[in-house]
Formats: sequence, C-alpha cells, structure tokens
Amino acid sequence: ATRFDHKGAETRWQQAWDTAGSFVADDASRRPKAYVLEMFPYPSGRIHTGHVRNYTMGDVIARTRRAQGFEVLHPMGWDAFGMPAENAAIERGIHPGGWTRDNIAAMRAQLKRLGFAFDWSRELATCEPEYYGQEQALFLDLLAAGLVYRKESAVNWDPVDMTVLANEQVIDGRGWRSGAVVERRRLSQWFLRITDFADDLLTGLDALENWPEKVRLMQENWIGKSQGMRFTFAVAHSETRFDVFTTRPDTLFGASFAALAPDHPISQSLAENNPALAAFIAECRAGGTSTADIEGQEKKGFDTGLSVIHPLDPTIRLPVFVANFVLMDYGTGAIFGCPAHDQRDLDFARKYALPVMRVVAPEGEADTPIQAEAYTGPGTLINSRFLDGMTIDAGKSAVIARAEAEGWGQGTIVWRLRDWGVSRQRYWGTPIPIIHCDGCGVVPVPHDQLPVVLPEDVTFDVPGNPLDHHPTWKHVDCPVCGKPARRETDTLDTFVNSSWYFIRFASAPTDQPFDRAIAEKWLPVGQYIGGVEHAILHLLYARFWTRALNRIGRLGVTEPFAGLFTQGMVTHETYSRDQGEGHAPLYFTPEEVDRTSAGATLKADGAPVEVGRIIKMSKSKKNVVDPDTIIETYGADAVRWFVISDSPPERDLAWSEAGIDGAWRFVQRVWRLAEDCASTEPLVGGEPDLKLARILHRAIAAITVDIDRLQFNKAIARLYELVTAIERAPVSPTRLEAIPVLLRLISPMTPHLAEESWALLGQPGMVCDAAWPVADPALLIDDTVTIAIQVNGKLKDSFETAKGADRGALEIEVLGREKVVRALEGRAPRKVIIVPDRLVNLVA
Ligand code: ANZ
Ligand code: ZN
Repeated sequence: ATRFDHKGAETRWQQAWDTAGSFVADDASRRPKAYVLEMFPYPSGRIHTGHVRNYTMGDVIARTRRAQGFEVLHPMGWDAFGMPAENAAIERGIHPGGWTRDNIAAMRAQLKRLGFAFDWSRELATCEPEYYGQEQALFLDLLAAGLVYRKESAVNWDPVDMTVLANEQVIDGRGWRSGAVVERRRLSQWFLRITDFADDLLTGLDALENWPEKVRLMQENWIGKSQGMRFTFAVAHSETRFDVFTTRPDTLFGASFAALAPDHPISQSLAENNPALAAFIAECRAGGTSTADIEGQEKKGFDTGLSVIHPLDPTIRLPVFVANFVLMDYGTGAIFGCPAHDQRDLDFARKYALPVMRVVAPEGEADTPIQAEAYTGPGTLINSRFLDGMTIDAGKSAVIARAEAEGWGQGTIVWRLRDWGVSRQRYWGTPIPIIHCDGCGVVPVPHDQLPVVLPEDVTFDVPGNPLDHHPTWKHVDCPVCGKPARRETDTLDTFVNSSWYFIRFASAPTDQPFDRAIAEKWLPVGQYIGGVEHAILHLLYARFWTRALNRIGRLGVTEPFAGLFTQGMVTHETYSRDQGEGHAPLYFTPEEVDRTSAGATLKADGAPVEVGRIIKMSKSKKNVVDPDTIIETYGADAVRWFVISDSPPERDLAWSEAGIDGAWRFVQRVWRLAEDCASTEPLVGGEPDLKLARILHRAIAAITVDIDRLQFNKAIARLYELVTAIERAPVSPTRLEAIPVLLRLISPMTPHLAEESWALLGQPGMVCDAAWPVADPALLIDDTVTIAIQVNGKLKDSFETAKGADRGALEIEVLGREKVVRALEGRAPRKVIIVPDRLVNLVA
C-alpha cells in the first residue's frame, strides 16, 4: 500500500477541473437551478480557518447539488472596499488599491489550493470600476425613484485629524488614531429610504422558513415595530408647546419630569439668552454619535426653570430639563421621564432628586419601592387612577383613547429602524455619482459619464478625505449649465457593495448592472452561508436593495436569500505568559508551543506557558493556525474533512492537532480501500453480501438527508461507519461495487482523494461529474421484526429481534422473559409453537 500523495493529487485535479470548466455555471442550462453562496470575504490578506469552514460547507452543498443533477451557481468574489486598505496606506505608505489587489491574489491562490468548486469565471471585486460603476448607475436609479435623499445629520468629527469617524473608530469618546475628544457635527449626508420598506421587511420574515429563528428575531428587533403615542405638553404660563413621543403611555401617572434634546429648537432658543445653558449644550455635543456612546455617558441635564402641565391632571406640573440622553433625531426630540420604569430616567432622577413613583406592579407584588433598578417587566397598573388594575397593554390603549378623544395626542406605530446613511468621507469606496453646482444644485452624473472612477494618484499625508484634497479630481463642469462645479467627494458605505453582489454574480453584462431575465433564473439564492455577525445589517440591507430594485421595476424578486445558515466559529486554546503587573500577557502561537496532555511548554526555552481558554481564533491572542501550513502537511482534503467533522456546523469548532490528524488518517484509509479494490481480481459469480449492501444503501439515504439539512458532522459520522464496514467485509462483488459508491459519497468533502481513487479504479470520467448515488428502497426496509408472545393463545408480551432468527434462539429468549415466567407460574410449557418472524405461542 502507498500513502495518498495529496500534493500531486491536489494540483492534478484542480487543473483538470479548471481545464474542463467543471464548475462554470451555464445560464442557458435547462436543468433545475441551485444557487449556493457563501458570504464573500474582505481581502484582509490571508484566508483564515473561519473562511475555510464556511466555504467547505458551501462546497459540500454545491458539489452534492451538482451531482444530483442541478445546474449550480457557486461563485466567489471580494468585498474589496473599506477602511483597512486606507489604514495600510496611512501606516505603510502602500496604495489601498495595490494592497487590496495583492491580498486578493494571495487569497485567491489559497482558495484554489483548497479545491473549492467555484465558478471563477464570475469572480468580481467591488473595488473595480466594472462593479462600482454599475453600482453608481443603480444609485442614480434609486435617486430618480425617490429612494435616495440628502439631509443634515450628526457625524463623529475628529478635530485633530479633521475627519469624520465611523462609530467603530470612536473609542471611549475619542478618535482611535488622534486620541482627541470627538465632536458631534452636522453634515449633509446621503440616505437610503429603508424605512419605506419597514413593514414589508418585517412581514417578509414570516415566509423565511429556511432561516435560523434567532436571525429572524434579530431582524425583527432591529426593525422594532411598536405601539407608541405622541402628545403635546403645554408649558405653564406660556404659549409654548412641544410634542413628546413615548412607547409607554401607560406610565404617564409616573411622570416626574420632561426633557428636551440639546438640539431641540426650544433648547436652542432658550440658550440664546442663557449662557450657562449654551455652555451645557456645547458640552453635550462632545462625544460620539452612536447609541452605545450616548448610553455610556453619564446622564446630565440642565433645569430650564420651565414646567409643563400634566395632560391627565392639570394640577400636576413637571419640570423641564435639557438632557444629554435625549436625541434630536428620534421621535420628536423630547420626552417625559418616568424614573420607576426606565433606567435612564431613574439615573437622571436620582441625580437631580426627582420623585420616583411606581405605577406598574409585577404579579404578586404591590407598591414596593424602586431601588437602583427600574422595573421594565410586565404587571398591573397602580397609583394611576382610572388605569388602576389594568395590564400595560390595556393601559396604553386607554391613555391613547383618552388623548385622542380629548385631542391632545394620538397613537402611532413606531419603528426602531432608521433610514440608512450611506455617506462616508473616505477614499476607498464607491464615489457617489453626484455633482454640486452653485447654479443648478445637486446634479446626477449623466449615465454616459459613468463610471465616476476613483483617481489612483492620491496621497494620505494630510488628514481628511484624499478625494477632497486631490488637486483636480473634484473640479468638473456642471453637466447641466456647463459652469465650473464640484464632484461629491463622499463615497458609499461598503454595505452598499455587499447589498447586490449576489445579483451581479448571477448576471454581469458590461453595459448594465445585471440582465433581469438571467438574474431571475438564478435568484433567490437557495442557500446562503455566513457568519452570524452579519445577521442584522448586511442581511437587512440586501433584503432592502432587492425590494428597492423590485419596486423600480428592475427585478422580479423581493427576497434575496431563500435559505440562510449561520455557521459557528473556529476556536483554539491560547498560550501565554504573564508579564507582571500593568502589562498585557505575552501570547504564543500554537506552532511556538509543545502541547502535551500535562500542559504546554515553549519550544524556544522549554519552560512552561499557561494554557488558556478555548476562544475564537484571533490575531491578537495568537491562537490561530495558518491554513497554508496545514494544507502543506495534511493536504486540502484532510483540512476540509476536519473543519466540518467534529461539531454541528452551527456550533463552534475547537481546532486540534488530534482532530486534523484523525482526518488525515481517514483519507489514508479510503485510499487503502481504493488500492485494495484496484488490485482485486474481478470476481465472477461471487455471492453478494446482503449485509454490506444494506449498510451501504442506508448510508446513501442518510447521508443524502444529512447534507440536505446541512448536518455535515452527521454525514461524516456515517461515512466513518461505512468505511469501517467496507474494511471489515469479506471480499465480494458487493464490496467491490461499494467502493466507487463510497467515492461518490465522499467527493463533496474530499474531492481530490475521490478523483484520484476514482481514476485508480478506472471509473469513467471524473467523479465530480458522476451522478449522486440513489438508495435502493428494497434495501432500506427494516430487517428487524416484532415477535408476539402468547400463552395459551393470549398475548402476554412482545419483543424485537433480527429477521430470520432461528427457533432455538427465539425459544431461549421467550422462556427467559419475566412476564412469561409469571404467566407459566414457573413451570415449563407443555408445547412451544413458533411462527417464524411473527409469533411464539406457549401452551401451559
Ligand atoms: C416615557 C417612558 C416611560 C418611556 C417608561 C420608556 C419607559 P424605544 O423603545 O427605543 O423606541 N425616547 C423617546 N424619544 C427619545 C429621544 N429622542 N431620545 C431619547 N429617548 C427618547 O424608546 C422609546 C422611549 O425612549 C420612549 O418611551 C421615551 O421614553 C424615550 F417607563 O416615554 B419613554
Ligand atoms: Zn449647473
């Protein structure tokens, strides 16, 4: 027996698939279509094990579907715009484009080494004008349809780097690079009208049966539909009124103050004659714009001295504050505070010594005082006059009914979802195809002038957006009046790039974003696979874009992804040494360490290192393994096999040397079987092995279902069983026939091994083109039977046993059974009548 030569086999078969165009999808094919897609990667530099697991799952499905007779679309590309490329440019003086394209080349080579059945002819990178130019065309179509608009909104402004920061670049209220305290600034920005589709995006979730429940729930919460109320407060001794928005009208009798956003017009006008308030408002503007930033801040307020009249009882007055936690962009920019039942309000009330009155009592509890925590759970209304005794929902309806009858407020449906701000003040993104003219205003770039191409000659030596300080790029003539005008220098959020790439994969003509008829042949994606970290934004944005394209008549599909699967992470233990007080521990890679069951030592000095928890692989903790090194040692098939074998695909997978080693040994076992089979003389007239045939056909049936349900680890467990059974079976025609079937079953997981073995056995063509095996129903029938036990013709007991069990064995089994012993009162039967496979009757 020889060892499976993975290096030779891998290059040989990867080339053969390539030459044959095995995985090129044919738009014109008459077969049923299957679109299998994994979330495309950001070209960060190297493929990591998480990618390998994700793409292996997709590959198993794609290859299986192909064998089952589907025309399969299984593409791969690059989500190639984004900040890391610009950071590399700033830190290392490399052009973002060069950095990105080099990374793509390296990662493409890595993916090819893994033998994934991608249709490389459809590869795309979002940073190329062929892609983003078509995106600009779509953007202008949405603009024309009123689904894009411009409005002023708050951004994070770094006053030192003079640049807008994304929320993730604001760390503890400071710019991540400069360390300067971030300011909130208002800038004109482009928005997509996703809120127009809020209802549809929500109700559409119901039909997504092949999505994980948790993802549907996350989307539902993000969209956040709830019953709310808007009402008007009248300021005492004044004509001034303002509206507040609340989701808890039931708690109105627990109100102890009202609060305005610092940017609220009333706050602004009061500040004109009140320098202390003006200073407070300026202070509020410092700090990041994300909800997390705002929630993390200490709650602060400024007492305006005004008070408002309680709408349900004009004798009650509530003080009016300007408060830093009230946002101008949400609701009406003003609230009433109910400290007992809202944590922010409670923190605020404790700070400014405002009353805290409970108005909701949970089951079995009456008016217990509120301590440090607001009560936000269910219960019965108390201290609330006409509402007392009602549930929260009944109370909401009652207050809304009263407000509507009396004309001071009305019920509203409220959505948590905001319109999507897509403007980014950065270079490495899709240029927004707009020209600003002093005379004509905002002018779309005419279609025949697309794409608006990013200039290559940019510098990162001064802070700010390189497009803005490029000497010539932004200066253009207005397409309408011909006078000098300026290009928009903002680029699109990279989430826009990933919101339609799956459509471009399906159809990528040069003169339009996609061909509708061809795209509709493939869409929706049948099975989408990716990380749960994209469960909210990416999926929601892609669902929105698909609907938006549908609304403007470009596409007949509304849901982009019929099936979704979110895989678990790849984890590994960590190795570290403590560096003393005030220092971060020093981490070591698995390769730098010798690991035994007793512990771990550093190869370099032989001294122990600490073995830490099994956590997600990350560069900072150095608990990563490099797929290239592993492929080199164990081969692509062993890697593919291991990443889907050890745990259910939705769970985390703990990487281990032992695991990958086990996968390698399995590859060798299959290879040995193939060699064994190839060297066996054809048997003429040998007896079939029915037992093995049964095992084989059950395996076919079960594995088919397992793959269909994405239960790859189960399929693999059955393949282990099948291989063991074939190994142990005596030589027979059945055994010889079983091996090519085995090869077809393992080919989605270990395609190089399967091809090499297939060729060794002299099977026709390539195994990737062979049909998926179909189980023979006759061999699936249960081979156990239920035997009824009678004593004097009366049923006493029954049991299961193998079909065809002989009389002696049956008699021994029956006479030993407790119920039988009791029925015979300990005596031996006079007579034993046996109907094979059916019945044993004892005559006493
Ligand atoms: C009174 C109240 C009582 C509230 C109570 C909550 C609990 P969600 O669920 O996130 O939509 N709110 C309204 N507008 C706001 C703004 N512009 N900035 C900050 N907070 C604002 O939150 C709705 C609740 O957030 C509203 O309901 C309001 O506080 C507050 F026991 O009104 B509530
Ligand atoms: Zn003009």
